Amino acid sequence: MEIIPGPLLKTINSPADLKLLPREKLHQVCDELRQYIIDVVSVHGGHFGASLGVVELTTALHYVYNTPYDQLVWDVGHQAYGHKILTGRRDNFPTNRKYHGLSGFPKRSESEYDTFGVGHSSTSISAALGMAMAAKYKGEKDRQTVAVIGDGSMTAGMAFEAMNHAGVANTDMLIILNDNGIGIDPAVGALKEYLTDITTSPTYNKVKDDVWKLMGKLPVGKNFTRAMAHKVAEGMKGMVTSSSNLFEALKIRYFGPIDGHNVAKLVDTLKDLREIPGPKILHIITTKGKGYALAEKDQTKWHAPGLFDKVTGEIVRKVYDTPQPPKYQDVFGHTLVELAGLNKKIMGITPAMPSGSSMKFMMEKMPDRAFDVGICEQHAVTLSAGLATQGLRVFCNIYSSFMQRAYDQVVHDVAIQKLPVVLCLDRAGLVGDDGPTHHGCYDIAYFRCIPDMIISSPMNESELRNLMYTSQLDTIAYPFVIRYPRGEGVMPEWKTEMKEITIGTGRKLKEGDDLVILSLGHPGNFAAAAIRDLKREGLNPGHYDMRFVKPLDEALLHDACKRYGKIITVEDGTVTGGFGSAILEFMAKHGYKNEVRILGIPDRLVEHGTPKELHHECGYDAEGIRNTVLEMMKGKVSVELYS
Ligand SMILES: Cc1ncc(C[n+]2csc(CCOP(=O)(O)OP(=O)(O)O)c2C)c(N)n1
Repeated sequence: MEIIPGPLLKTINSPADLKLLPREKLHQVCDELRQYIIDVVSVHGGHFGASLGVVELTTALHYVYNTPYDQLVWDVGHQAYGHKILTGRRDNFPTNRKYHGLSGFPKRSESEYDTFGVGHSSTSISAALGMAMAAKYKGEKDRQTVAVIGDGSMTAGMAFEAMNHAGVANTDMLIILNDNGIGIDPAVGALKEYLTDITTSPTYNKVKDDVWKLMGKLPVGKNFTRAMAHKVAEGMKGMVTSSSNLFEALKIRYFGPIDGHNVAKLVDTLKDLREIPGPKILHIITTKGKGYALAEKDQTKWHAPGLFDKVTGEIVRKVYDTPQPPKYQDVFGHTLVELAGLNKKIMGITPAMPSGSSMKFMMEKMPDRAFDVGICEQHAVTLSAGLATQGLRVFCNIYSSFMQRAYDQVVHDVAIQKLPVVLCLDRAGLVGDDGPTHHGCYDIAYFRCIPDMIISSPMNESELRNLMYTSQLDTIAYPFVIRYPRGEGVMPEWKTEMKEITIGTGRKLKEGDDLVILSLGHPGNFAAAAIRDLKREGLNPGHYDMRFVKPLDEALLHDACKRYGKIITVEDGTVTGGFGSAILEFMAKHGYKNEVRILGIPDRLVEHGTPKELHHECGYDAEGIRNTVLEMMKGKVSVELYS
């Protein structure tokens, strides 16, 4: 079904078209933009509330600034749908996040308006500062740079590192703090309280109002030079500067807070700010999900709701006749509560993903033992290390790709000190429609090289429970990684009794002839499906679920290498330095010369699509495994199979 944009939106093929409109028409543009986002996301999926919340800001930014010459950097980028639609991608927008379609995030290769590729949070101020410094160095005095960052993303260390620099870098850049009081889950921390105070404090607002009055009197325009603006701004500084303003204390001029849904006010304010040199921050207040009542009300649910009926607000759910397996994340969440009930030493930490990781179950039941620390992966890991020094058993749950942020903390604070923190990596492997910024490709490779790490991956729900149980035992004296994928497992009856697994032991799932598949984690199920298929074709590969990448089950590997001439390894991680590489290292060390194929994520960027499409593209779905077996077994298979 074709989705028709509103009559005005239909005429906007680039910001140049937007600029032709009189200011009074911007309301209509915003209404139509909002409606188009609702129409498309309801039937094609994607992030929802964040883009609705910045419709007015997006419109005002492209109306006032000379994009793409002026550089606009979106933080995270899940709120940039309006930006995509206004910058020439309106008709393609229904392909958003689909295989070979538009990316769900700004991406440099997709458009010149996407100045910086994003997906992970809190990079915008650093990136924008880099652009502003480059403009200054190149003498591009008229070039403006704007970073748009949410209050959630502002909690990260990176944002503060960048502001610390921006305050003294003497560049013309504007940071827009889009304060909607929520990340995916409700905002946490002292910054949130500070932003609430600043918004409601009468003293602060009085000073601010005086400044705005003065601003209104400024003869901003052609005859008002930047040097003059600088002077006035310096004068104003005294009026606002106060050590009680966090941003001013960092030498970034603070303006606001203003209503981020008043497009006319935004346009006026941005025009004024464009004329004021130096680093500045504009604090705007918005509502996540603005314009779609249900999304305004339950903002966490409507962050990325999946498909829904835009009229009734009913979220589309598949109906099944039989019980379905749960998501791995929920098995993690419920099992953690169960274990914490048995072991008083257990604590839970999540950096801003209580819903996504299902840490929320423990946070609800044991609020003094499970914490959301904001979008702060580095802090989350070192905090866990600190807790572990005191004998506590911490389950620190971080998505595989976000863990990349905290690598040194794992090496320096956890591993070198041999602290038995349990690092649960959700969304390990190809995550699907979020694409390359979110694929959890690298964790096996980047953790495998750290001495003493225990690295495991469950093939199903019961194995996840057993690994979690094992990881919190007093006998475990090293960091323990448990990686599992996004989405459902395979066991509808998942609540199995937990038992200890001996560290570094795999499972022989099936003996076979000539060829063995060594799998790690959930893709073992793809291998099992391939083996069922191959049986019909008269082939009988063996199958071992290795369970641990480190330490490897050497006894099982000796057995595999001696018994089978051909070996296929399967993993949901990069083939460069991953599980397959570990097997090759083992074979080289022991002089085995078996024929080996390594299946996993290839050494190139994998774009977005459904996990199914991507597993297929990468050749490690059931069909890919089956084809690899057939190829390796060519000589062994009867001729008619190939005729
Ligand atoms: C490093 C990193 N950690 C976690 C996430 C997951 N994440 C995506 S959006 C989001 C919340 C962002 O909140 P905010 O910046 O306030 O933007 P809003 O969604 O409220 O517009 C989080 C935690 C991420 N993208 N990057």
